This record gives sequence, structure tokens and C-alpha cells, in this order.
Amino acid sequence: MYKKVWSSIVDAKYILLISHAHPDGDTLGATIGLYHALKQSGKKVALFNATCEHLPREFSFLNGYSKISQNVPKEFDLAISCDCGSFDRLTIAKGNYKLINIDHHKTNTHFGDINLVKDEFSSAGAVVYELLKKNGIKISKDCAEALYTSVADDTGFFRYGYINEKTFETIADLVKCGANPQKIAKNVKSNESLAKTRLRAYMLNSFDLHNDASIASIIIDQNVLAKSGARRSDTKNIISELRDLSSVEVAIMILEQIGYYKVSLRSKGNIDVSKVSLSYGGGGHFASAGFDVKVDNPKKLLNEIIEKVVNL
Ligand SMILES: [Mn+2]
Repeated sequence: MYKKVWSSIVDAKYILLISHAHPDGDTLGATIGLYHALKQSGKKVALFNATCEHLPREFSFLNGYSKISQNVPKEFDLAISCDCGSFDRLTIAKGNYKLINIDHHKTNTHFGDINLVKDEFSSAGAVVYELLKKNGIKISKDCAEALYTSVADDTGFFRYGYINEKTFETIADLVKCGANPQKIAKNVKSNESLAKTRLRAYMLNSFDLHNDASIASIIIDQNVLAKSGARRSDTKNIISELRDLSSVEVAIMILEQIGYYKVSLRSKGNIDVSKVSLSYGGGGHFASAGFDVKVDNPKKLLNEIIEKVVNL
């Protein structure tokens, strides 16, 4: 499969690399890492993201970040998505191009013409790393930095998810190729906006506990976002922090968007929250999942989700 993917890349004239809407460090790092490897191989490549005006700025240190565009080139013959569990995550029209789906979500719907989906990997970036290694592609410093960021971001800097010996072998090699762990950690983790800190303050004052404090929840509405000045991408670590409470097994965050709610679920690893997510048409991993839903009353939605979690 790794060879098949690479030969499609070799055959392509113009390649569009797609990260998912409202991107995280994994989808950005995986596509940017692949971008450098493909450029180095002499390919014509473009980076696409549908929500380009709201890219999380903590990844702006990655060389290639500024190349990400919301514009779809007129003619490209190959698209490669990284870290997208389903086709709607790409936010791009179907067309006359071949599609390679590189991912690690166990709920991936295999929407590509070729599907390189490895759910035993920590991150999409780690799958890209494997693709490059299996095809003997040299990993440049820029590529290594991006792929390291992928793995680090999706594992919460090596704290959860699919972390094993292989993860650290990959990381060690990426450091050998020029990724600087201190530089990456500083850029991604010690670069918080005031808006995000204000949002944290709201969370600490407003979260609820349920089911003998084994479930934590927070509802963030548009009013809270406006008051704190936080953007959707600023909410990402809020839920991880709730999960870190010692009694908590599952954390739930309901975030109001325009016309719908975005629900995020995290578990400490004993409860498969992707089952709840799937029941609402979403996706994800065992310990990290989410979905969008249209409801009138977020509190009612929360109670419904809690009931599902308790009955898992
Ligand atoms: Mn990922």
C-alpha cells in the first residue's frame, strides 16, 4: 500500500494537499511535512485548507504554514487528505482528480480512491513518516519539524492516544533529521493568547461534574467566546484539562457554533467515546471523538450524552 501511494504521487502532475477544516497540529503537520517531501521530489504541490482565515497560530512557526491557501487550483490531478475521517472533513467538491486518504481514525469511512488508513498510529503525521520511510525518501529538517509537531500535538505531547515504542522510534528519527523538541514545545505549548487564558478562567469557574464526578462537562456559548475574545481553535485544550481531573473518566465539551453545536468527547482510555460520537453521525478515536449536531437546547443535549456515556 505504501508503494502504491508513492507511485500515484510519482505519476501525478499537480498535487493538492488537504488538511481538515478547523485544523489541529496533526492535520497541519502531516500535510506540511508531506509538502516538503513532495517539493523535494520535484513535484508541483499546493496546500489547501477550507478554513484558512482561522488557522491556529501556534503552528505558524512551521515552514510552509504561510503557503496554506483557501483557493483550489483550477487543475490538479491528485488530492491527498491527511487526518480526515470522512469526505465532508475535506470541504472540497468531488471532481476529476484521484484522491488518496491518509489517516489514523478508526472510524475512517475509506472515501479515497486509495486509503492509507492505519488506526494503530498515533497521528496522521506518523503515517506520513511511515510512507516516506517505506519509499526511501529523505526527511528534511522542515519535513521533520512538521511531522514531529503532528505526533506531539495528537498525543498531547506524548501523554495519551496510541503511544508505544514505535512512536518514540519515529520521534527519535525525526529529531535526528533536525526537529528541535524544545523549539516545537515552546511554539506550540508556551504561546497562549490572552483570549485562551480568559476562556480557561471561564471553564474553571463553570464546569459541572456528573455521575459521582466521573464525568465533567462544559458548555461554551457564543456569548462566552465573544466576551473572552477566544476563537474555536482556542477551545481545544479546555476539554483535555477537564479530563485531567483525577475522578474524571470522560469529559464533554459543547461548543456553540453558528446554527449548530460542536460536541467534543475525551476519555482517560477506559471508555470508548467514539461509540457515542458515532451514534450522532460523528467519528474519532477510542479516547477522543466528536460530532456536530443541530439542537435547540444544549443542556438537554448534554443530559442525553451523559446518559449514553453512563450506559456504555
Ligand atoms: Mn490526528
